[in-house]
Amino acid sequence: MDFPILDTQVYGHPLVYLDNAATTQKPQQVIEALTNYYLTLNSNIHRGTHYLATQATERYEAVRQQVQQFIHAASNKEIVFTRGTTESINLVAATFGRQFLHEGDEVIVSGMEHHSNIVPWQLACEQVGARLRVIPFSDEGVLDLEVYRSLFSTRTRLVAVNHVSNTLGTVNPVKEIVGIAHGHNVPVLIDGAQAIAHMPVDVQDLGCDFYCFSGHKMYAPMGVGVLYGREELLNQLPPYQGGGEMIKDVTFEKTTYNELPYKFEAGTPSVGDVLGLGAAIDFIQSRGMDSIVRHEEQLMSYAMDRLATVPNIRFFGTAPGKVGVISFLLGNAHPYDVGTLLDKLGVAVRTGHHCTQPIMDRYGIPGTVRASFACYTTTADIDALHAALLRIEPMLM
Ligand code: 7TS
Repeated sequence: MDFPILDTQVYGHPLVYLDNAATTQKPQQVIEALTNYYLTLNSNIHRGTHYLATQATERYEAVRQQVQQFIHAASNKEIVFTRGTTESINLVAATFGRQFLHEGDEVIVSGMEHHSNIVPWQLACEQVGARLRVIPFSDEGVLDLEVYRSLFSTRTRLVAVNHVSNTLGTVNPVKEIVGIAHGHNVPVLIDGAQAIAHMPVDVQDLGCDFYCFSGHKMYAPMGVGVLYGREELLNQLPPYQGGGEMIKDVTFEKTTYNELPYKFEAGTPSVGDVLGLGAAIDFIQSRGMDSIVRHEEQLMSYAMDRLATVPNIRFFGTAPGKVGVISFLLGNAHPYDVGTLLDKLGVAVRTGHHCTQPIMDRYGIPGTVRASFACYTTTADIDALHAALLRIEPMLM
């Protein structure tokens, strides 16, 4: 069994884990990479001449190489380890904001962003008197690219959009979004938190300037994430946090900064978690991204057909080719009540606004129930969700 936790029993039922958009479970290989690090390698990196420090540093840097290849970045200098997507976006918002945002400038985001791709931009804009412009989306959950084109002005400084919506499952046409922005010489940040485990990502093919993701949503431990940034742009940004490792020379008069990517990796990183990320990439590659994509496509179509037979179900997010998540409501039942009853039957889903309140406002609803998939999700899991919904639906109507 690759995923030991999936054997858990919940209130006498086998666990049906459908909250993978929040975090995926961890395969045995990742758990072992983490424990082996603490059992055999633990030491601080980049600073020791001793055996353990050298070994740990080599492994840590090897994962950087692995990530570079995984997302097809041009250089390993473009791979910055962070704590997760949230920190990656905050890093760019803070430093890009300080360097390039001025009063009256504009940042374009979409109406289907996670709060972590809205609030950091609001903070950066507030500091200088810049403002957000928002790309709207249709009832199905498809971005309106005509409006997007019309949002550009001479004051547009950056576009920040997600690759896949964590609430609607929409796969946004990010390559086209990048192309349009670059036509105006505007750089683009992609929030890849919900894409990275579900499709191949090639940052050079997408042409994006920044790409952010979290390890824990792709079978790796919590506490590690990645910021990909084009070398030329990263070089133009000031440091984010000051501290050890990010400097070249420090005197009380003047400090000079380290080269990329170390300029953005102040302090002791989460070395064990980074090694766990390396093991997670190995895991994905051993399953094969193509076969993961095929499996999840079949699962999505099976699940949408099956759930459509539940009386009074309403779906939110029906864009063609959507991946990973199904958001729904049962009549006017509160999503929290649906989630609580599902939990009692062993089915783990997420309820609420999923950190995307503007999406809820767009539909005029308080939240949704969200079932989300991973490579280990089976049609039996969908059947269990379906059976549980049939059981609870009459109780709530
Ligand atoms: N961006 C998107 C699209 C996300 O789905 C999430 C987390 C984040 C950013 C933030 O990632 P973090 O790892 O830094 O926290 N999404 C969810 C979710 O859908 N349910 O719980 C967390």
